[in-house]
Amino acid sequence: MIILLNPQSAKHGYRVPNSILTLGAFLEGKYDYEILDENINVNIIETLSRVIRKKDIKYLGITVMPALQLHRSAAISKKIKNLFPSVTIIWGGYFPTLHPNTVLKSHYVDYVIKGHAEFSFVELIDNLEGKPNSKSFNEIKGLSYKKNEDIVHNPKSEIVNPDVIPLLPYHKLPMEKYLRISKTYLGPRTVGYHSSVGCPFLCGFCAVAGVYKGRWIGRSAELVANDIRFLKQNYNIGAVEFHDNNFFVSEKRTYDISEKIMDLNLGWWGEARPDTTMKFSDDTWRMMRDSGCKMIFFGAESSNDEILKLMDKGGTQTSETVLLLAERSRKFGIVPEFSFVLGSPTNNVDTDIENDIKYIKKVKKINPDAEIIIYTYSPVNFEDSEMSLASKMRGFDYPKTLEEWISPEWANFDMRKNPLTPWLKPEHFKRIRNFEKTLNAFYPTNSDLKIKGWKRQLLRALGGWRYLSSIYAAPYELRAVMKLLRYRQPEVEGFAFEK
Ligand code: B12
Ligand code: SF4
Repeated sequence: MIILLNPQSAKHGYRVPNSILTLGAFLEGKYDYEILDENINVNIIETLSRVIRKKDIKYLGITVMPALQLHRSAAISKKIKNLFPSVTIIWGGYFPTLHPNTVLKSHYVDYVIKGHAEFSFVELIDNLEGKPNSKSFNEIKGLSYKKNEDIVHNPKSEIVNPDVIPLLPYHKLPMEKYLRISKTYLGPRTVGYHSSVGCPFLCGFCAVAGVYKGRWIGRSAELVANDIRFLKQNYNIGAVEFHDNNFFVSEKRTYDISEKIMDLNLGWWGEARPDTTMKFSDDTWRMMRDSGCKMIFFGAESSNDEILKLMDKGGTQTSETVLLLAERSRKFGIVPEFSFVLGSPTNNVDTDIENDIKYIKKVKKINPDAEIIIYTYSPVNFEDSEMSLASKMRGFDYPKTLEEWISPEWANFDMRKNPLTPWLKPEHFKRIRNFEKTLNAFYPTNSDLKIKGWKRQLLRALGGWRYLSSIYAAPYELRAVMKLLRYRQPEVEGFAFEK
């Protein structure tokens, strides 16, 4: 029997674990398996130990994204390997895909499957179970494994056409537990759903580009709408976050999905590129809005067209596109969440940051409802990107061991808040974070549902003089009031944010 585990991924705002749910869909009818999620199983080591003993578990598959989930994955794997050396531990997901050597050198992970694993995971289990006609190790796409002292990496699998993915085995999860805590700006009982794989672009700062290398396939509008209808009818969902890296790649698919879910009365959200959606017709924008699209996350990235080029942003996106989009989204009443990546490896970091701050203020002036999310650039292991090369040239390197990755020094790296990049100095972070605090005070986010009425007024009054005079330093009073109000700013952990 197999356990698929989703280690804790966030302190708030977790969702149904689609990564392992998808793998589960391909195990159905072939192998017995159970799904465990540390986000809702507090004492995971105890639970795992009990299940392993009782059900003769031989395989533990763990999904691993950076930050908290990586920390938990390492701690859990180490402990389980010690307690149950015969259990085979397999890691998959973004972190092991980008850092397979580091993971396999840890001695507590037996195999990594890089990239998509719908078929490879079953093939690996077939091999380990000695099933007749099973594929040998070197034939299993995406598998990385130890061979004597060496680590062998097989080429990754082609991306899986999402139309072949069956309905996910939601019955394996305590759905009510996920849904009852998921009231967001979009509506009650928000579910996360994945309707496409990959992304056709190759932005040099993005893990998705590193993993999918410019490939994208969308599930057909009909199948997507059927799944959403199933979730509505069976679990009474109130809203959907489309967790696709780039939901809006095809205008026709977007239009069709919107049309087909219109009658379900749901709120929805997705991630987009500014240039793609600017090319959509007014009809499509209207259809999106009328079907419940309340908010879209856009990668605005930078105010500087030269930096957009360094980022390999591609397409037709310029700084002008985002200003036009701020206006257009206002017209249609869809809130844009603009995400910026500050602190790229250039020779003018100070000026770049100041220009980005001025530009963000311009965006807010055009559309005061726009949400702003500010990351600092954390290099991703995308070797052939210009940004990775520029980072290496400026002295950046990744940790070489998992122990180092999970050390306190690297804790903020994956959160894209305070990475250990040599060209960014403490004063840069201070400037960025102090501006962010001031911005979030003067324009309180609409997505923290409890910040309304006098609380909004108070924040606005306190942030106003700083915002208007551009004096952001030492915002102690803002920090204190935000803490008191338990204000959740548009930050790093969630999507449409919890109540
Ligand atoms: C949902 C989500 C979350 C959820 C939680 C998810 C969970 N597991 O519980 C939340 C909101 C908590 C979250 C948080 C974070 N996330 Co997140 N998240 C996602 C998102 C949008 C979807 C993941 C998903 O469900 N995919 C659907 C499944 C079907 O695809 P998949 O995960 O790729 O799985 C396939 C393969 O990878 C593989 N696979 C996956 N797991 C396993 C396991 C085994 C055993 C095997 C064999 C194979 C395998 O097979 C699967 C099927 O083919 C992705 C982006 C994306 N669209 O994928 C970002 C993403 C993974 N997150 C990312 C990041 C950086 C974070 C944060 C660390 C930071 C941040 N600023 O957002 C935070 C951490 C917060 C914290 N406190 O620590 C990055 C990772 C980048 C990187 N450098 O690796 C991504 C790629 C977003 C991005 N574009 O940058 N996230
Ligand atoms: S368009 Fe977005 S998801 Fe696609 S590679 Fe660029 S940043 Fe990543």
